[in-house]
Amino acid sequence: MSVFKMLAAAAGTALVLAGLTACGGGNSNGDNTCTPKGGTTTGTATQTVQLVSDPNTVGAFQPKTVAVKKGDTVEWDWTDQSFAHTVTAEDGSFDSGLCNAGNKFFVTFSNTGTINYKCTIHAQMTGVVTVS
Ligand SMILES: [Cu+2]
Repeated sequence: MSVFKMLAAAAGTALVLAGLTACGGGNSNGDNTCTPKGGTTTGTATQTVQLVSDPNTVGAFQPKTVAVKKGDTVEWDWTDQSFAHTVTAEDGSFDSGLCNAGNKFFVTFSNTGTINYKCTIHAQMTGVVTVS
């Protein structure tokens, strides 16, 4: 096997592993409901929000509010190792499903406005995206 073919094979394996991690990775509960609606698990973001653990609210969106321009993409990264969370728009326009640490969710905003979102498991866990 040529060096090139070996590299190609290695890259293919890495892509498969990355794909597995993108949805369902790090899932300790055995659920696999991390199915995005209104968004994707890969993309290029202009703003990133982390889902972190928080002693007061179980989980938190950090930062809580992001401001983007029409056509921009927001990325959510699950970093909380303790609990699964969702990123769910109040208006129903997007819903990540229940995801664990290691997952990512990307939503592109095509309309201006203010979108409130939350984690459906933890009602006190809320965030806002403003699109101008
Ligand atoms: Cu949550």
